[in-house]
Amino acid sequence: METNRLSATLAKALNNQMTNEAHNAQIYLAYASWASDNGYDGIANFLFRHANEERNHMMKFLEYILKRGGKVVVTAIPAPGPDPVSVNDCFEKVFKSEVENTASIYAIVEMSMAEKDWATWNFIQWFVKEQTEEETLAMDLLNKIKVAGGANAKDDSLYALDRDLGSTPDDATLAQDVTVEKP
Ligand code: OFO
Repeated sequence: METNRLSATLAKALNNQMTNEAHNAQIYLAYASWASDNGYDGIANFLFRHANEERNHMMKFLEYILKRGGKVVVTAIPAPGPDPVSVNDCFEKVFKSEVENTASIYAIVEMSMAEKDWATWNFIQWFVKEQTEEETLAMDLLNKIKVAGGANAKDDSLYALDRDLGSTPDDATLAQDVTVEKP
């Protein structure tokens, strides 16, 4: 009896996204190692924690494909690319990769709508919200670096930023969570 409820197109897109999430984890791992190597242990800690989040995202896709009776295809993970050249470059790269990831999540939203696959549409909404959070977090960090001097940030500002990032929460506050009482 056929138990697969995913179209070939969606199964392919979900498997690709599973690999994208693994790729994102490799990017965060590589940048975290670069940060640690350069003495930014707070930034490294933040990025290592984020690498774990991306592995969890990968697992969500894997589990979803299995639960819909689809075939999981585990492939090689592309290399993370060159190391950042500065803290500013590191967070510009993080922001860019999150925005690119959002585009591939939106593509799955569109496919699931076109196919009227409401289970997949419902599943992928978690990632739509997650990406809004991750883009917000990356943008907040970029703004902090801008205040510290951007590409020309001095050692003392980078020291303070590094110390703060060690304890920065992993989740950003979204516009939809803000109220008049809690701006
Ligand atoms: Fe940061 O991206 Fe996963 O989804």
